[in-house]
Amino acid sequence: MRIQSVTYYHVRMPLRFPFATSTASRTERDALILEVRDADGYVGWGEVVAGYAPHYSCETAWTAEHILGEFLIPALFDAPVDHPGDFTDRVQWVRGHRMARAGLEMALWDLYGKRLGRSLRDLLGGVRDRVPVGVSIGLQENPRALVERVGYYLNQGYRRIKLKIKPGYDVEFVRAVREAYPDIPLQVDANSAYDLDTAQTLRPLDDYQLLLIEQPLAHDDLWDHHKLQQVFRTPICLDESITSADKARKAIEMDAARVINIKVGRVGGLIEAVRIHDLAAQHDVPVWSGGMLETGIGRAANLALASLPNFRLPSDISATDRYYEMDITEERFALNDDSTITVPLGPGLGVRVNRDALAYYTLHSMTFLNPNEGHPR
Ligand code: OSB
Ligand code: MG
Repeated sequence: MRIQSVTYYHVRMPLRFPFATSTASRTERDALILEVRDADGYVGWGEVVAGYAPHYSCETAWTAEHILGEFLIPALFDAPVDHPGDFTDRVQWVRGHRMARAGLEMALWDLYGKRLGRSLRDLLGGVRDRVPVGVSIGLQENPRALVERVGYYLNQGYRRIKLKIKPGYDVEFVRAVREAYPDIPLQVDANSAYDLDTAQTLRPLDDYQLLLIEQPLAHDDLWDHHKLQQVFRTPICLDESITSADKARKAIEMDAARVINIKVGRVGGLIEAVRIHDLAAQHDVPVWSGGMLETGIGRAANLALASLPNFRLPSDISATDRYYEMDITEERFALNDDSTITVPLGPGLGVRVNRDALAYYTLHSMTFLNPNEGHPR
């Protein structure tokens, strides 16, 4: 693939419902949409999931603009890329900035798949047509409001519910949901709101048959999660802490994560995500796909990834209407009756971008032309 140009679009999209975690509450979502064109006229799309503020990770949409413009995009212009992995290898020297790398790698996968006429699912080795999914519910004012919200999503057909928790919004809230819905698959996510001491207050959660407790402790911690796991029967699942296959190996070896949440952006791309999937499978550790409130582009990539065999728990990939009134893809993802979403099987990501919607949500954009390619105009 001879890359002719790369454009990033910094978009800001209104969320249908405010989304509050232990670290932030947002009513809009920022992201970068990437458009990569090759010399044969093919176009690939990718999404950088870094947002407005460095709450979830140290990256933001603006740090990604900088790293893409100065380092990652120029690396694509140095020499042709035969496979997305060539790019990944070429920018291995860049420390961190995984969401920026993942977004560009995703666009290359889309381009690569379109050139070959093959779906991302097939290229990654996916085995399913439909992926079991659930919904992630932000923090609510009080237990009653939370139970109501849970009911709303159960009504829409979501069978697995994830609740955000933080100190003061935990045991009592989960108990209320459990009492209202004794049998639903339920899990919680603290986004690092506790330390080893304060996490002891979560001990009663062990009696609520939760599928898992996600990232209770520091965003970069492994060892304290190991210690916490020793006093909980409920599996500890790591999200923020797992930024690479190497981190996943260490977490599994030290019994700090009995389940792993895989996010393409957090781990630096689909190639690393598949590595983590394979490693976890070897150790019989189940994985599932987390979400970052993606647009249709990132959601398509998550669905392809979550079709791999060791994705054994429902993923945080909800229908388009759970997030956005209007999306930037022509395709809207809908929930099937069995609480699954169908994996797109067209070439590449299998989605088409609605350029009017993209333009509507774009705050600013920048195009980079490959100086080594001709640019007829
Ligand atoms: O921790 O899983 C998380 C959204 C933004 C940042 C962090 C997280 C989340 C979610 C959203 O839980 C899940 C989704 O995209 O549906
Ligand atoms: Mg999480």
